[in-house]
Amino acid sequence: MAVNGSTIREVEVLVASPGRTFVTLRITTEDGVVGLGDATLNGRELSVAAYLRDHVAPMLVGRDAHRIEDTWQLLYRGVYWRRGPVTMTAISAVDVALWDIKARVAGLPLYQLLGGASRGGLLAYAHATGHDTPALIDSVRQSLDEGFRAVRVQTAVPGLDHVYGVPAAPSSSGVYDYEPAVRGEGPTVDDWDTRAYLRYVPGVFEAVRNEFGPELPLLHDAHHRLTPRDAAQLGKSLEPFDLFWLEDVTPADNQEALRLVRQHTTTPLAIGEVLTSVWDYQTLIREQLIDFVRSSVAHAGGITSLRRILDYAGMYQIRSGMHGATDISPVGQAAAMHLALAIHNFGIQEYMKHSAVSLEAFRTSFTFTDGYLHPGDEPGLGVEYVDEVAERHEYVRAYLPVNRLKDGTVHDW
Ligand code: GCO
Ligand code: MG
Repeated sequence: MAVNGSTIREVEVLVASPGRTFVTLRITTEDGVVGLGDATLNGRELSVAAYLRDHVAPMLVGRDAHRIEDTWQLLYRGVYWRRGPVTMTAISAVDVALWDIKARVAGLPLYQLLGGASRGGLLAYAHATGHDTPALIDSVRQSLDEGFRAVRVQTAVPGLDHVYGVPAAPSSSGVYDYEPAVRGEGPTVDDWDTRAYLRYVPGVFEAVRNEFGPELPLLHDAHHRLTPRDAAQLGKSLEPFDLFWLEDVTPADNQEALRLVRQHTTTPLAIGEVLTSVWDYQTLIREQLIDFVRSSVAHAGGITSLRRILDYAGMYQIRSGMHGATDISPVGQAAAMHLALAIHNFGIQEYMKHSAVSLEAFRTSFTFTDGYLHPGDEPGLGVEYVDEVAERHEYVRAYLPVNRLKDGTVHDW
C-alpha cells in the first residue's frame, strides 16, 4: 500500500490509573494527526489492552486512517469470532480514534461530520444517592445546585449493608464510591434481597416527588437484579411518581424477558449498558419493548455501530440514553456527546463527572451549562491525552463488586 499522509504510522495502547483505570488507544498518521479512542472495560481492562496491542495494532499500521467503515467491517467480520465485550470495546476504540482523526483533518468538531447539531445542548442527568431519605434529598438538592435538571435516584435498603449505587459508608460526600471499581485482591461483596427492595423503593420515590414536585425528571437503575415478574411489580409501583426511566430491570441476556414487563407497566424502560451490538437489541427494538438505548460509544462498537443501533431505534420512536458513568473515559464521554448532538432521536445523557485527577490526564473541551452538555467546537473529539500526568499514575488492578443473597448465593450485580 502506498504511503500517504493519512496512512496509520503508529498505534499505542495507553493504560493508566489517574483516579481510576482507563485504557486509551492513540492512533497517529504519517502526517502526525492523532486520534484517541476509549478502550476501557471496567474490571477487565487489560484484556482489551492485550487484544488491541497483540492483535489489532499490527493490522492497523499501514492502513488508510480515513477508511472507517472498511476498518470496522475488517475488525468485526474479519476475526470470524463475533461480538463479546472485549472485541467490541477494542473495535469501539479504533472506530472512535479514526473518527477523531477524520474530524481533525477536516478541521471540524466531530458532530459536524455526523450531520451537524440537531439541538443546542444535551439534557444531562446526575447521580443522587443516600443512606436514608434525608441524605438522599440533600444529594438531589446538591445535584440541582450544580445545575442538573434531571436526577437519577438510588437508595439504601434497610437490612442490606452494601447496595449498588449507595456509598459504602454513610459519608457526607454523597458520592457513590464503587466508581471506580474497588482496588484490591478481589471483588467486595454487596447484599441483595429483592422483596426488601421492592417494598422500600416506592416510598423513597414518593418522598422525593413530594419534596421536588412533579416537573423534575427522575430516573432509577435496578441494575439487572430482577426477574420479569419482579420488574413488572416495580414498574407498576413507581407509576404514580412518573419516572423518566427505569433502567436495566432484568439481566439483558434475555431480550424476551422485557415482554412481560412491558405488558404490565407504562413506566418507561431503558436498557443496554452491557449490550454491544445491534443484534443484542433486535427483539427489544422491533417489538418496542424499551424506550431508551443505554449502550455507550465505548462498548458498542464506536460511533459507526452505535449510530446503526440508534437509527434502527429511531424507526420505533426509541431514544438514546448513552451510558456515561466514570468508567467511560473523558474520550468516550466526548464521543457520546458528539453523536448525541447530531442524532435526531436523542433522549438524555448520563453525566457522572470524572475526578480532578482524571481530568488532569485528559484535557477536555466539553461544557456543562445550566444542565446541558455540549461537546465544544475544537476539531475532532476535543480531548487531549496528557502523557506526563497519566504516566504518574501506574495501573492498579480493581474489581467491580459481586452480589450475594443472604444465604450466600451469587446474584446478578
Ligand atoms: C450506570 C451504570 C454504572 C455501572 C458501571 C459498571 O447506570 O451508570 O449502571 O454505574 O455499574 O458503569 O462498570
Ligand atoms: Mg446502569
